[in-house]
Amino acid sequence: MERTFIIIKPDAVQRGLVGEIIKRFEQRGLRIIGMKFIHMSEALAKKHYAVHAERPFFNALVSYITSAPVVVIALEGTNAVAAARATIGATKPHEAGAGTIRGDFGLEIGRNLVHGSDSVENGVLEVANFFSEDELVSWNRNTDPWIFE
Ligand code: DAT
Ligand code: MG
Repeated sequence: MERTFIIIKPDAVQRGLVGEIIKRFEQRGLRIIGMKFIHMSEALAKKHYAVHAERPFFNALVSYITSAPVVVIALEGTNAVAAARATIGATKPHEAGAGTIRGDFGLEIGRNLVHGSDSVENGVLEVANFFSEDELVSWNRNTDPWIFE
């Protein structure tokens, strides 16, 4: 089963959108296998965003993501990575489609509410960066046969 890693970023937490955002992944059919409320350390933020280390916005990105608490979530499902990215919407919220999280709640790239892994490999790596194996729950929902064929 594919895994993807989600961050409900500081702006979304401050704006009281945690429930609204979790709801959208749940109703999509993705299965929650891990969830924590944390204040991310600078070291973990730099590791998570290491691919952007040379970009001009890197310092702003790290200070934003570490500025206040976030919710980190591990999700599982068929096509979990692509499905979560579609539910999140385009990186620039003003270009994100209506009906996506960013399209419905955001305006600016530096306040884009949610992170979702961009590949199957990164889904596995990012979940492992934020969760130990014993923080992940292996379970089946009674509804799984109605969501996964
Ligand atoms: P995404 O979060 O859609 O996967 P990304 O991985 O390209 O986007 O970038 C990670 C985050 O970095 C993104 O959510 C917001 C920020 N970011 C990306 N490009 C940026 C830019 N040109 N200016 C400012 N922030 C940017
Ligand atoms: Mg990305």
